[in-house]
Amino acid sequence: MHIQVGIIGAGPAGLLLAQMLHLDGIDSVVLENRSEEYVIERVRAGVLEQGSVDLLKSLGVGARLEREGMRHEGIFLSFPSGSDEKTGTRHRIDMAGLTGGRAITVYGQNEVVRDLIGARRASGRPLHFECTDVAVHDFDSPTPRITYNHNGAAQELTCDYIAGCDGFHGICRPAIPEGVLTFYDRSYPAGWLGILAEAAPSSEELVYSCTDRGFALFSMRSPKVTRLYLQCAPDEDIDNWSDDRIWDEMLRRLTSKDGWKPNVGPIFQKGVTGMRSFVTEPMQYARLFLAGDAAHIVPPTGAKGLNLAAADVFHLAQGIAEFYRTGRQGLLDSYSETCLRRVWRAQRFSWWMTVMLHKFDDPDARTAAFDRKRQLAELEYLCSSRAAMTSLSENYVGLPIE
Ligand code: RFL
Ligand code: PHB
Repeated sequence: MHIQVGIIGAGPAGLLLAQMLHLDGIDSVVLENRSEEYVIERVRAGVLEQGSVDLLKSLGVGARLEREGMRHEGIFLSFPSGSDEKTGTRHRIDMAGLTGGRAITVYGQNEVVRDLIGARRASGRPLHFECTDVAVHDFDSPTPRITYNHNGAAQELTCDYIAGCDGFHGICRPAIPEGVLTFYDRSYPAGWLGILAEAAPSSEELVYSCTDRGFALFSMRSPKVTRLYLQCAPDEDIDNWSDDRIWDEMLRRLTSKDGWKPNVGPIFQKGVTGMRSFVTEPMQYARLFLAGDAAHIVPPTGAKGLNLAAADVFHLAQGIAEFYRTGRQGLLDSYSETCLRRVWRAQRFSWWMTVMLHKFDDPDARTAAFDRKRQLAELEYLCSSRAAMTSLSENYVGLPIE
């Protein structure tokens, strides 16, 4: 069997690409190794940039997002005013006011995925879950091949292009011959312990809190569900965190001087994720193209991962469409270069947000004390300078997709 584009992975990158190709009349198959339920239930990102929202709407998958997504025109940064103070003061950054009306939308990644799976089903084109032993071959020849098992039967198909949208732990990136790719990466001595709680959000906007006990973040998923994160050790054992301990620590890190704090409620989901920065250069090899987390990872502090995935596949779909329309491969040839410009800007922003807001104690006590003072000075400067707040806002709401 031959299909124009083989897409590995049914995360946001793979499903979005499939929808864009479908609208351009291009055939694709999406192969996913997990179950549909797992892919939909997996709790991850929540922040969509303006450009991602516009993109989803233009692809005909924005109706529920428009109804249920929560548009946020600002965020709060919370930090103590002096290093002897323990309680933070909240400072609002008026992102819309500083960027000519641009904003973010809070809408769970799993809802985006649910909507995209719905659109794929409606298109009648193939999307297969629970594929095992997915492998990509011959992508440096004119007819790349994909082999996999599905419903107990071995399958093989040839295609014109393969899109590796299979996340950081996928099989596409490792399939590229050694020496072709250069990897840039950086780890952070921290993880995030994230929870979902049945509690009405007590603030209409997100609160990023830098405290002497570590970072915490207040976010939300709906008018009834609060999403919270705590900085923890990268290898933190979630079993050491009872619900009472989580709430105690959240309240310590998030309660601000004006008395604001998150509402407490039953916790119905919790997990720990690591933090890293990672970039693959280039993001393509012959007829295999990497997109989303398969090509790059950002620490979650800048809320960029899902948005970068969307920008990547936007460029990839344009390149593929150009090829089928005109026979030219110019956009595909420059795919990597085009994406990497945005990727490195998002890497810079995510790294900056991460080191500005987390507590990474230097082993030398004097250096650690210096760093803490410097960190608070940076936050104070940021929240008092229109230029600095504008820079944060521009990056947070997202640079325009080229
Ligand atoms: P995904 O979502 O990992 O999807 C890849 C898919 O490929 C499948 N797969 C395979 N399929 C077939 N064969 C194989 N061998 C396969 N191996 C893997 C996987 O099962 C999966 O379904 O990658 P994609 O599509 O590139 O999307 C990237 C985003 O998911 C990711 O960047 C974001 O979740 C990151 N992220 C955030 N991004 C934002 O833009 N805003 C946020 O607010 C935000 N918050 C977050 C986040 C990520 C987090 N975690 C859990 C890492 C908060 C957290 C806590
Ligand atoms: C989320 O709501 O999950 C979220 C929000 C902001 C971030 C990361 C995650 O920076």
